[in-house]
Amino acid sequence: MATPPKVNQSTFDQSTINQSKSDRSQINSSKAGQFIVLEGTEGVGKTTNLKFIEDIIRDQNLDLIVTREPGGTPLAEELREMLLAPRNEKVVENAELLLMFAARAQHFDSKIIPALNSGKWVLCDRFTDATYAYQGGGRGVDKSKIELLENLVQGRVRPDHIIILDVDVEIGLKRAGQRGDLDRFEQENRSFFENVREAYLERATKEPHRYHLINAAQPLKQVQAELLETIKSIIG
Ligand code: T5A
Repeated sequence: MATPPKVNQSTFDQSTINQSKSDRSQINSSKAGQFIVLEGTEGVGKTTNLKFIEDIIRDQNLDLIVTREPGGTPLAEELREMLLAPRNEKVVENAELLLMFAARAQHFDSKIIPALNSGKWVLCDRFTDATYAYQGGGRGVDKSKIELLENLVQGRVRPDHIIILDVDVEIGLKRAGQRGDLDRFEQENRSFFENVREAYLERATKEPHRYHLINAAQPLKQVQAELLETIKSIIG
């Protein structure tokens, strides 16, 4: 299990963290699977590459679940629909943030943690880094609020590896735009996505042992060659 970054103890009591039923400290490490997350701004090629990564891991006969956020359980998928649907009413920052973490709480406790506790590998399409990038970087939500909810929902658990597919915002939006109807996030302007990208890059540089940055502007074959090397290094 990855060591969590330092949290502001004035906003979260350590005993609560220790008591969290989500704490994986009881796991026999020789049995533990890895928790891998795929991230990036719009149009980076997550969907295209998720299957590629899944196949590499399954080829090693490792027991794996593939899931996504927001979503991953019936309730969390309903919340995803609410979050992504374009709407006339402005969604206020706290509502968006809390809905993201409501979906995450359900997904995390009922799917991710049971899988990890039974020794499975978990490959997740987006996780809390997306909240730091989209709600933090994009919307400007205070980082301490995100940390508070992260600790409440996840206890001490953090992904072991975060793979960020990085591409220039303009290229990404052009790729995403080719898919047809835009969801509520895809309708944001370019500067929103510049801030999202910057937030991802900043997180990647702070913890290079956990973050794997891949240049997704390259031809798909090259991107996948780098992904193969990355996954091989994670599997060891
Ligand atoms: N969100 C999520 C938050 O705000 N906070 C949170 O905490 C969380 C968890 C979720 C939305 O919710 C927000 C972020 C998101 O806006 P999503 O479905 O995860 O939505 O996000 P999308 O960005 O829409 O992800 P997708 O996986 O659907 O799209 P991608 O990454 O754009 O990937 P893909 O594979 O569809 O690629 C797009 C196009 O590019 C081409 C593909 O063929 C495809 O046509 N392509 C390439 N072309 C050339 N060269 C390459 N290397 C290419 N790679 C892909």
